[in-house]
This record gives sequence, C-alpha cells and structure tokens, in this order.
Amino acid sequence: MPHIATKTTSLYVLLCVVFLLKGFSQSKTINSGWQFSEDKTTWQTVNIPHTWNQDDAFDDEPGYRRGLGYYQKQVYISSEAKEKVFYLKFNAVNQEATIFINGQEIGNHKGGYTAFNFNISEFINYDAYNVIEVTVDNSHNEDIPPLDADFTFYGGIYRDVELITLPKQHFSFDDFASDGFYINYPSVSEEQAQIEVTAILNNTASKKEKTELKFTLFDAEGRIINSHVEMLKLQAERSEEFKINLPEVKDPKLWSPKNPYLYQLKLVLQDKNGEILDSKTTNIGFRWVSVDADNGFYLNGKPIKLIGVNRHQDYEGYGNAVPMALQKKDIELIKDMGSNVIRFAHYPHARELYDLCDQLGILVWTEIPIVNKVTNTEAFFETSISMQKEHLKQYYNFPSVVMFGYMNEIFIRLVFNNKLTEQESQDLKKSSVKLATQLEALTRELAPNHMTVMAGHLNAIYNETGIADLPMIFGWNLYFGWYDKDIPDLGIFLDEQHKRYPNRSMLLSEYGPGADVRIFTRTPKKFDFSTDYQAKLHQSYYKQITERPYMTGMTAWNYADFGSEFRGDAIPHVNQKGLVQYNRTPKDIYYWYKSVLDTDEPFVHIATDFLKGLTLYKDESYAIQVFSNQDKGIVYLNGKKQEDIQFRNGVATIQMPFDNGINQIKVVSEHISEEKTVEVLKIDTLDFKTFNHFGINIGAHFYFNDEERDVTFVPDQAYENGWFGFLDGTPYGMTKDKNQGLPHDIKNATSEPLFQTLLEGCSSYKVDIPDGNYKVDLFFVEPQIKSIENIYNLSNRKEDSTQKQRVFDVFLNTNLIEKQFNLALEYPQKYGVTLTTEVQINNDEGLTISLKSIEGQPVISGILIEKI
Ligand code: GCB
Repeated sequence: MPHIATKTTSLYVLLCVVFLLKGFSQSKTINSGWQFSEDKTTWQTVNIPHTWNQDDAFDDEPGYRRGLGYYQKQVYISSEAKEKVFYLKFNAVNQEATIFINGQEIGNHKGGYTAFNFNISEFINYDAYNVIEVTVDNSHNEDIPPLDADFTFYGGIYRDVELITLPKQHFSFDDFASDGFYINYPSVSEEQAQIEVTAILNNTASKKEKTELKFTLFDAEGRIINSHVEMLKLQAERSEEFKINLPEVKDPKLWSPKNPYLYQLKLVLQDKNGEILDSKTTNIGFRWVSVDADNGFYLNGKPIKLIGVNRHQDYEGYGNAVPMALQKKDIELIKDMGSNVIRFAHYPHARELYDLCDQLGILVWTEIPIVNKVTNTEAFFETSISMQKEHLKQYYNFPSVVMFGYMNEIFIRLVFNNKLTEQESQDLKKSSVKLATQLEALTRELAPNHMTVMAGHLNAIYNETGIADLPMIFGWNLYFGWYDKDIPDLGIFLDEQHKRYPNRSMLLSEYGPGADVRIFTRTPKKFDFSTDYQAKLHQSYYKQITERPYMTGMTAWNYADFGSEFRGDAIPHVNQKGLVQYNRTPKDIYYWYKSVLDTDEPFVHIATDFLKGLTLYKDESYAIQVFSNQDKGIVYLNGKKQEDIQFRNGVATIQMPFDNGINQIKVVSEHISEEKTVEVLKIDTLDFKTFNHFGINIGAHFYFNDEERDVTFVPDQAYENGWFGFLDGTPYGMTKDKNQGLPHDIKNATSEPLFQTLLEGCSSYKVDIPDGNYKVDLFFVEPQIKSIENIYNLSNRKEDSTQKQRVFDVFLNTNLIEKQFNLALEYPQKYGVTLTTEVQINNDEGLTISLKSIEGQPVISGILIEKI
C-alpha cells in the first residue's frame, strides 16, 4: 500500500519541520555512507554497523587485524539551526575512538561497549558540509578492559551513530551519555507503587528560563493513569538535577517474566508558552527483587529460579556489526525457549535488546568487560570506573535489569601464569581486589536498588581473597565434565560451598560443553563435541540446580556459538558451547530447554534434526531422544507402535530399530504430536551394493557428518573378520584419563572432527571389501602441534620435538603409495593431508592399510572408500 507509506512519510516530514521550527529536540542516525580506510590511502564506502574483522577473525592465518581504522562522513548543517545545541553520539565503537570535526580533535573515548557523545556545537560550520572523522583503534591496550578474553575483539563503529539537535533547554546528555533522567521506585507493593524521577536539565542560554516538566504515566493499553507537572526555573548556563516524586499508583500491575506488564512514562519539557522543548519516554515496570542465601532469588516477594542463558553479541558473517533485527530475534528465541534470565556477557549489549527484555519479561544480568586480569595502573582503574559509570547510567532505567556486574574470572590468568614471582602474584591479587572493591562500592552507590554480581572460575582464590564476598550474588562459572572432573561433581562442589559460606547467594553463571551438530555418538564423552554429550551435561546440570533451593539460578554458556579467534573447537575460531549455532539454527538441546522451561503450550521435539547419514550394521538399533513438556506419549516407527514413553526431566530415550532407507518417526501425546524422518543406511556386509561410499572416522567413537564430502564417517572399531577395524594403535586425544586434548585449528580442512581424532601407533588397518576397483582417500595430520599458549585450548600436551619425528611408509595392500611419509617435515603445522589412490582388490584379499614405521609412531585420521 504505497500511498499510505507516502502519507506517513509526509506526515513525519511535516512533524519534523514543525518541531524544528518550534525548537523541539531531534535525533537522527547517521549510519549510511561512511568512508572507511585501514591506511588512509584506499577508501571504501560502508554503512554502520561496521567492523573490519568479520572475515579475518575466521581465516587460516593466526590473529586478526588489531590496529587502526579510519572513518569519515560529511554532514550538511543549515544555519536555520544555528541556535541549537548539537551532539554527536556513538552507541559503541570498539575500542578506542578519537573524533574530529572539520579537522579539529573534539575528544577521545576508551572502551568498546558503552555509548559516548560530544557536544559539537562550537565546531560546526553552518550552511556547509561538516567533516566528521573517527579514528578507531582495537589494538591491545594495557589500560582498557578487556585485556584478554575468550571472544574476538572486532574493531569498528558497530552500533548506531546519532546526530542530535537540541534546543537550549534540554535533558542533559553529559552525564556519561545517559538519557538525562533516572527512574527510582521508592516503594512498590501489590497495593501501591511510587515513582521518583531524577532529571538532569541543561540550560545553555545566557538567561534563566521558566520551564514546565510534565509527566504522564500510561498503562499498557495507552490509557493515562496519572500526570504531574513540575514548574522548574532553569538557571542560565547551568546543568541542574531535580528530584521529583510522581503521584502514587494504586493497585499497580506488577512486572514479571510471566506477565511483563509495562507502563510508559512520558517526560515532556515545555517552555513558559507551553511549547515543547524536549521529550523522553521510558518503560516503567513495577517489581522488586531480593535474595536469600538459603532460598534463592525472589521477584515481587515470590521465589523464582532464574534459568536462562548467557549471550555474546556477534553473529556468523557479521562479527559484532549485527543488524538490529537479527539481534532482536535472539532475544525472542531466548524467550521462546522459556528463559527468564539473560546474562549479557561479558559487556553491555545494544540498549534496544534491554528494551526488548522489558517487553518480553526477561530478567537481566549486565556487566562490563573486566575479564581474566587487571592492569595495576591508574589509567586502567580510571577507565574501568568510568566504564561502569556509563554502564550504570545508560542501563539504569530498564526494569528488566536486576543485576549489575563488573568482573569475570578475574584471577584466571594469574592462576595459570607460572612465570609470576610470589610478590607479583600477591600484588596482582591485591590490585584486583582493590578494583573490585571500588567497583562494588560505585555500583551500590549509583544503583542502590539493584543486585551486584561478579563471576569467578573454579578456584579457591575467589574465597581466599574475599572477592567472592563483595557482590550480593556470586556467580560460579563451572565446567565440571568439561574442563574439570565429571558432571556429578557440580552438586558436590556447590553443597560444599553453601556449607562453608552459608550467607552467600550463588548463581551458576556459566556451564556447558562444546557441541557440533555434525557429531553424534552412542557413547558420549568429555571433549568429543557431540550433541549427545551436550544433552547429557545440560540435562544433568538442570536437575542438579533445580534440586538445590539455595541456588538462585543458572545461565547456560552460551546461547549461541560465538567467535573466539584463537580457539580450536570442532570449528576453528568458534566457541561451540552454544544452544544454537553461530547462524542461530537451534541445536537439539535448545528444544530440550524449551520442553522443561516452557509450560505454556504443549510441546514435543524429536531430537533427530542432525542425525544425518546414520549407518547401522546388521540388526543394530539406535537410541534417540524425544523432548517434551508432557508426561507421556507413544512412539511410532514407520507406522508401527514402538513404545509407550514417559517424559522425565523433559526427556524420553527410545531404542529405534530403524529400517534401511527413510524412516518415519511419530510421537503422539495427549495434546500434541510430531513427525520426523531419518534416513538410515543399514548394511549387512561391506559389499558396496546399496552404497557407494564408506568412510571411517579413525580413532573416534563418534559419527561425523561431513557436509563437504557428503558422507557420514562411522565410528572406529577393533578389527572383526568380514568387517573393518584397526589391528593396533591407540586413539589420540580421546583417552579416558588424560585430558590430552585434540589437535585443533587444522589447516586445509573444513572437516576438523575427521582429522582431530586419530590413531597413533597403528601399523595395520583392515577393511574387508569385495574384489573390485576403488578410490581410497586416507586422511592424516601431525598431532604434536605447537599449541598456542592458551587457557581455553584443550590441548594440554607439551610440545615435544623428539616425538614430532614420525616417518613411515604407507601401503595399500602391497602397493607402496607414500614413501618416508613425514608430516611434520613435508607440510605446514596442523595441516590436514589427504592421500588419494585408486586400488584394485583381487582374490578376496580385502583392503589392508599398512603404516610401516621408520621412525616414531605412525598416525592416521580417517579413510574414505569409493567404489568406481
Ligand atoms: C569461561 C569464560 C568464558 C569462556 C568460557 C569457555 O569461563 O567466562 O568467557 O568463553 O569459559 O567456553 O571456556
């Protein structure tokens, strides 16, 4: 309906003109058509949000460009607006920005996740184009947090830029780029609620001015609940703070995740003639929170177990420069999963998302990025304090925000750094506690009605230093069953902490294993990145936390897979602990959470979304999981009733005797049913009659669905006559007791899980295939890679150059296909190597791969056989 759109536009234009004439405040984004350059010689046109690291943080080269980026834009400003005050606002630039107007430097801002602005009025040329230049720097800077963390520090102007035009009397922009007013609730109950507004008003005129500040409170349906007018005399050339109590609201509707009832408060500043000068609107949510070390979290006087996720802001293909519509979808997906809490980790996210949390009913933990370590300098302390001030003031008014944090795992670098002297280590501890103490005090002072929080990792140092007792809620990031011990150790640890620190409120602020949807297995294990292990860990953790009333809640690490440049999970440069993938396609576990958290609508999910290319031998069956918020159901396979099932903890596990080909699965419960198909290859012998390819993931206990080769590699096994398997060798990187870790970040391969698992010391591998011609791919990688000194990499093996020398001959039956094979010498580090040969099998000899050692122990990662 184009004519309606035109009408709306012309109305909008008209309104703007009227407001401009009348002197109304106006803000517009200036995101389009910036010039960007990395070297000031070649320029390209870009739009904001923008980053220069969305590609290089994911390529094969180690590192990503951390340095300078230059932005330029011209803006025409007419002399009609000469009487106005102009602000230039940046909603986030990572991480240091220096701004110039018409060649003059007007200011600098440190910190990549909060907004800042400058009054640019005196730098403007009227009736002319004004040149805005921004120099952005994302190089490592010892004085700006975060110094180090498990996520990529993409450089650029990645949130909106706004040009704001104001009349001389307006809500201040100068209080750490806040909105110039703060909402407090002196008392809220089911009977009544009070609102107190602190407004900071500026008058830049040279004479004092009589104004009226008018408040109107609307309910969610847009009806006026009450209004109030305050007559204010603004002194000349001053910024003043006014505290105003609004009329009491009787029988307020309370805000909660179940019923996120929002009122709107409109604040209008008028001059003595009643002309509007400036106006703001804010969400009002009546709610109160408290904690109890024995009984957890309370909202509006009732206990509520906080269960939800952590979120990072980046997104596949975009880095941190993510379109707002996509970001908002995240919040909707998180709500839809049944979450009642989000931890915006490890830095403040876009304010639009907090607004959405207000609307959808999600409690928020928000924090600043002081992660892993501090620098003991005045400059670092100053940046941290001012960052927290911006954070508190810019995010203060969202009713969803209940927890303000300021540190994450602040001792992790210290405890992993064995190069520190005792004195250095003591000094670092002291300075970290000192900064935490200052930030805690600041947070309590500026946000007296919020909870304070901090997260630590599994180490006694948080208790010993007393840092864990500073915040009102201490968050433990616990990875039992991943980085540490086993899944059941979670509860044991928490019970012990609760006993030793009975007055401390705790939240499980992070937990979760890495999981890749291409990996599935009957025997899930720590570090295998299987979705099955992910299911196992999350299901158990949920049970362990919900059984413990003293735990305030749990936030899974992480809502989505995210970029971490130095990391080597099953996808390089991506931390894969997400409940949804980097492109936000849900993994099955997302639906499991929905089935335990979302009780509103009947829900069932057959967890076979990624069960692709399952190969089963003879009469083998395969267990699948079904998730539901119902009590029971019936499972059908290919039209036949299979089993009556009961859902416990949201899940039922069923053995499925799949047929060859496409299988129909149907789950029926009283109120809902779901159907899925699974394609299965059932084979009795390796006869290549019903299949053309056969791939084995050597050294692995899991299936790997390799999209690139369009084949699902089967798990490895010991040789069995008439079948396939190894005659000797040990799986590398997957041994039960040693957290040996996997070789990660393999070059020349998109199929990391194929290369990452391997057999070491294998001299003979047999595959009993019939006579005929075949193309055989053998896959290799040298596992003794030099691991980047990094706490997040799973490989704990020390590099040992003597072990690196493995030289072997490779035979397919009696054919020598590679002589003196020396991976370390012939290929770059971590290089995935494929040897392809055609072989003819005769006389029922089958295929034998012989790896004859000349020096050291041979290795092999996989085999793919194709009938030709
Ligand atoms: C943590 C950190 C988080 C990491 C996570 C992990 O404890 O707080 O930033 O990404 O562990 O995946 O290792």
